[in-house]
Amino acid sequence: MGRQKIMANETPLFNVKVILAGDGAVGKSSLLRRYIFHDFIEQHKMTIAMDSYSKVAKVPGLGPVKVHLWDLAGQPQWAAVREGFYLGAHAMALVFDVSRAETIKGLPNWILECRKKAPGIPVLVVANKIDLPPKVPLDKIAKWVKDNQYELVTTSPKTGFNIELMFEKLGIMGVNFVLKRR
Ligand SMILES: Nc1nc2c(ncn2[C@@H]2O[C@H](COP(=O)(O)OP(=O)(O)O)[C@@H](O)[C@H]2O)c(=O)[nH]1
Ligand SMILES: [Mg+2]
Repeated sequence: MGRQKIMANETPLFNVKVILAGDGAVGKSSLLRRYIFHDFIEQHKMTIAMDSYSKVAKVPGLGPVKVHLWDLAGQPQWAAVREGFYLGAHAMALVFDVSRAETIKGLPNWILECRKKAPGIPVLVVANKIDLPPKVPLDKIAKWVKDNQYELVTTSPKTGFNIELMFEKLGIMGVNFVLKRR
């Protein structure tokens, strides 16, 4: 009986699908790797099309939420395959690299690409590699995020900074999106 009760309590009430998007080498796979495997590797290996992982996350106030994380390949040559991956998604992490200014240019296009297949999906903008000296106008980005009702988090999978917070936010945003559409 006791055992059954524990298992029942741990059954996730929600399943959410989360997309990790952003240009190549901004750190999408590293964010996932830090969250799932608690480690970090310096060497960059391009993601082939997509990788996916799931994790039961404890979201405060909601209990266990099963988060299905889809790590997309950001390079332009994967654009056609990416389209199908957005279908049925509940939240989007849009990652850029604070040490490479060119990675902020494409942010609006990433949102357009994703929202074509997942209309109205909530967006968490992720300012990654915050352990490095920033070369982007973070105040302007914060204003753009606020004006568009996105959310923002600064992270570093290298140091582990804000990794749990990032995925917790995505869980909450995903659940809210599921509830809104019920
Ligand atoms: N200094 C630093 N390097 C990072 C960080 N996150 C990722 N990297 C490095 O950036 C490169 C690209 O990372 P990767 O996760 O493969 O990027 P992806 O193409 O967006 O999946 C790798 O060499 C990582 O080691 C970070 O927070 N700080
Ligand atoms: Mg990758």
